[in-house]
Amino acid sequence: MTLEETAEKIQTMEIRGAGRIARAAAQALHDHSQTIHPADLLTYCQEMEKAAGILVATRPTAVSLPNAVNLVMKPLKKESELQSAKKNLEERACSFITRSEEAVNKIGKIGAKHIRDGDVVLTHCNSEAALGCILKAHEQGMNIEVYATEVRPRNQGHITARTLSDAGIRTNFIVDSAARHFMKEVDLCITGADAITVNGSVINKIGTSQIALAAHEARVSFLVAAETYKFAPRTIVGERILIEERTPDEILSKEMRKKLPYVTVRNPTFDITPADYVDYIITEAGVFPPEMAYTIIKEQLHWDNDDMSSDLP
Ligand code: RUB
Repeated sequence: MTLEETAEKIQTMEIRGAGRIARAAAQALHDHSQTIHPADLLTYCQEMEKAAGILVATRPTAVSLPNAVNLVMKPLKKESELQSAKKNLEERACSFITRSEEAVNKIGKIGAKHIRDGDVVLTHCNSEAALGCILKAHEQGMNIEVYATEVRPRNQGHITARTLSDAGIRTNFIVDSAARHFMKEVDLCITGADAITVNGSVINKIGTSQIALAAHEARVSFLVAAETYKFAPRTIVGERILIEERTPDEILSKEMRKKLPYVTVRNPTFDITPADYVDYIITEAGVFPPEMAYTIIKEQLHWDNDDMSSDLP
């Protein structure tokens, strides 16, 4: 697959979910580096920077994407020779993919410890990290039942329901707006994350914050399963996470909209759940309260302020 093809698949959501997007971007950079034959290091760097820019521009919210691209690209600035620059970049891309897969695995094992035999778990959207916890608990012989939301407008809940059903897990498939109605039957909620800010707010699929609010009201635990590269370093220097708003076509057809001249369709893809409604964040490095986001960014992503201030105007 060419880099442009990967970019298009991310944009059209054929490749979706923050972890998968990050791995696809790393793979695309790796493959692109192998495909091009630049005359010198400078041309290589320019070509790779251009490729990185195309990938990062595909979807604005999941911080796993710029984090993955940054991990692969940043050390390129220190290289002095073309062949080793190429080799090192390709190795970093492969090692990101491996570490990402291992992280999801580890999160599953850690998260399963928060699920008890007989628990009813609610999940929203289709998160491999969140599902990893549920699948692991089931694999360990726990008798669990799941509420999975539909996830309008793109129906990612269908994928979740399929995965759970294939694993033989009893699943209730509900429309998004039924989450509060069923909350009294739920023991804990687990979702994934597209980004986590320095103040511990969790950005995830639209509707997550309503579910967290309903869980809070019902005293039901709300857990987030997320690899450390879902934390957003640049929120330390005040950068905000842009909430993607996708085409109205996903909600109402053009034809339908023509008949409703006073109606504007709004289609935000993600929302923000404040840290107050999140009990724990399960990462590959352990389980943390959302208040520890700053420490995770500093210690796990090895990010330092000089790094960031150098990019500031
Ligand atoms: C996917 C979504 C997922 C997170 C985490 O949104 O909100 O909950 O990306 O997923 P979309 P994962 O379908 O719009 O990409 O744990 O798989 O990274």
